[in-house]
Amino acid sequence: MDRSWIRLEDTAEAISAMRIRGAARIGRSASEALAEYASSWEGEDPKELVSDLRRAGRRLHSTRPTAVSLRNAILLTLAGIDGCDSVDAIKEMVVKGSNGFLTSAEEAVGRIALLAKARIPFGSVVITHCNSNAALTAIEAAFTDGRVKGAICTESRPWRQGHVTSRRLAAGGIPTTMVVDSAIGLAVRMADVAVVGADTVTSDGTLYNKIGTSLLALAAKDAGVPFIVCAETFKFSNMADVTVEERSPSEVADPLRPEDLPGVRLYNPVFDYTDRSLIDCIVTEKGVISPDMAPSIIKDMFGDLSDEELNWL
Ligand code: RUB
Repeated sequence: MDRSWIRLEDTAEAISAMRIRGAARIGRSASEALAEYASSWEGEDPKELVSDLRRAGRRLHSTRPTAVSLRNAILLTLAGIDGCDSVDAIKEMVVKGSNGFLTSAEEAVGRIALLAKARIPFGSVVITHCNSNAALTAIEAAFTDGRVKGAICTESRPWRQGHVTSRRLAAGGIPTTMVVDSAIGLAVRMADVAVVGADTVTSDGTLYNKIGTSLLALAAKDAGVPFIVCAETFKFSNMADVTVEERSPSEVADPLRPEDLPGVRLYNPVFDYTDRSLIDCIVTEKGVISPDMAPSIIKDMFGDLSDEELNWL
């Protein structure tokens, strides 16, 4: 195995093992890994480089099937390589594609925070689930403006991303309370607004996000609490189906003690889906939209890509 592939494998492995996690972060890491792979590729045949880049894209894509950010980051980073007639031109195209993707991903979070904070009434308690940088940046911006007086974070089993979230919010000076996931129904009634991130938004406006998000949305609807999704446009998917990632039962129960749960099969789905009827709005960097406007975001994002560029992955 050559050295550039080994570095790409390192990134793929880190995404699989969740050392790199969060939809935007895995998309950014994949884009960076492709640019690095292209830059350090040694060879003279442009066709071979295109084929190796696609192999690299497929390898990265295989790591977390639900996050469309990964797929979109790969497609957008490698867009245009077919039209290049030399190895140097392909390398330049990939580095340019990656830089463009990384810059727009970073800018999107700031723009989303600006738009989302305006939806949070002054003096609110905000409830959030899992660990979304887009949602947390919005909550922090709202806190700076005096719109947030406290935050409630769910623990987000089994990985307990709620610990990371609550540490970050508390470190920023926000009075923060963490609850176990089964307290969602009660905790949402202590909140004024729910703000979450997105792994994927499909063309019918369905949200895929960390397991438990749909329960928060249902509980929020029941309690009359607005449910806001913060999603960069590269989280939107033009695919008909979304594969819900299932991870090892060992994340839920101790694999060394099967005697604790004799005859029990453990099911460990990582994401769930929330119907658009439960979502008040989706805040993207292009504006605040209702879920039924998802197709226009998708058209905007992929409008310039050919069918071949959209369908090779
Ligand atoms: C993280 C998760 C986050 C979204 C959005 O799941 O569900 O809500 O990825 O995050 P996991 P961001 O920990 O399994 O990756 O806004 O940072 O992209």
